[in-house]
Amino acid sequence: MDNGISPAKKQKVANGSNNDADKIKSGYLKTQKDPENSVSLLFSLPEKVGALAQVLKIFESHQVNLHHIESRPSKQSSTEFEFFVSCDNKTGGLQEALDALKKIAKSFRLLSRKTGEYPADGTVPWFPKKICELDRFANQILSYGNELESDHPGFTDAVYRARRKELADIAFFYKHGQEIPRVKYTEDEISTWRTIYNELTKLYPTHACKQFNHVFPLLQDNCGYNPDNIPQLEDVSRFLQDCTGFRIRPVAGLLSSRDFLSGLAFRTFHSTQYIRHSSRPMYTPEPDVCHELLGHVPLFADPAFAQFSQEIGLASLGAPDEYIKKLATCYWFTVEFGMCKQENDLKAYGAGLLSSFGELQYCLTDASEKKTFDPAVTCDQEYPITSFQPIYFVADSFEKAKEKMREYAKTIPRPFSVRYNPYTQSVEVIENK
Ligand code: HBI
Ligand code: NLE
Ligand code: FE
Repeated sequence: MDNGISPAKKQKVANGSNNDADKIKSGYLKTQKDPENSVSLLFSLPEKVGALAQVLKIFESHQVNLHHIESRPSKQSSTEFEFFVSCDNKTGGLQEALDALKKIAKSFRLLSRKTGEYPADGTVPWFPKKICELDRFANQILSYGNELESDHPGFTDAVYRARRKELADIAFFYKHGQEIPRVKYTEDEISTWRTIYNELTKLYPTHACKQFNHVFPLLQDNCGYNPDNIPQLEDVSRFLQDCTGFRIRPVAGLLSSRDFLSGLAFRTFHSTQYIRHSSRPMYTPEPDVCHELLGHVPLFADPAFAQFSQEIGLASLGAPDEYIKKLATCYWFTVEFGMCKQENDLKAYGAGLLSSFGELQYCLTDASEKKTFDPAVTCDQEYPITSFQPIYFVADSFEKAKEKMREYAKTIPRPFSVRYNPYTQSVEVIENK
């Protein structure tokens, strides 16, 4: 089926051409952004042989080109199927086709796909609609590489600060689709990694969840995870794309919660590339490459966890500030510091635990309180960011957590709903849900 982008244009995107002039020349911007070009419909049909074929004939006879079609059992009626269709909007026969369709459909709704067009009163904040739009906030970081607080262990270390700046610059100039530049880590940096790696790998078999322990050996075999090597983000990103479609973008520093969460909607994880200061290897409050590679990466290779993470991201798109805070808190108590029950034992799956030798041991003791993960409750829990957590939330499974997240997302006031189209790596906005 024609998705409206010719192979030549696709090539441009795949090659990572993010030069706006290039995109306009190739017509890419126009194809993707022109709201007049595509229309989406949601309709249901009785579950009987040939029902869909009948509809397809209608489109064919009116010369309407389909871009996309999906089906699912109807939630309203067990004898009906729902269809989501995007089609060309340019054909003169479209209106007649829709009229004919309305006659046989049980329910029918025309969905607008006006990406970027929201109420003029500014109530809906901007959010990325296509994966390449993540480039837009790459430079909006809350703190830049070498700007360290005075209590940071690297504050007075000029070499460390210069290195932070060098690695932050890689991220600063990175554009979607490019390869992530490889970093040649110094002996000193590798030695910090080795210390952490050796301590943590002793704990993983007993402290980490089974999904983590399933993936970790694959990373050792495929991505150079070993005590003497800091894996490269590019290799890890390719590995994750093979497993779940998750990918990595280098990031120069901390992003706002809104920006950071929106990456997850596109199965994109923003990862730092610098390493913590060698004087304090066992715990750092800020993310670093050890935290990303050891804590986050293994779980993004798990399909259910990947879906759960994307669910938080999708819920965040265009959400009011108040709800961004709640979602960031859910993220904190799951992806970052989540625990789960497995065969009646408590295990860690949160990245902040899996990358901290100290906290990974601490979290399994009775020194902290354990509560059941429930987004509506978890979202309002206060937490410290520079010390071990006093409270952890426990999930039954990633599937259950995802369902709960999806239900919770429905309570977020938004004048639209969103669905991710993995073929185009874009978010479709369905107004007036
Ligand atoms: N930015 N680069 C980066 N890395 C994170 O892990 C991160 C972030 N911004 C916010 C954030 N994490 C979370 O604490 C939540 O606010 C989403
Ligand atoms: N405390 C974690 C560690 O030391 O690896 C990092 C947490 C980042 C949120
Ligand atoms: Fe993290």
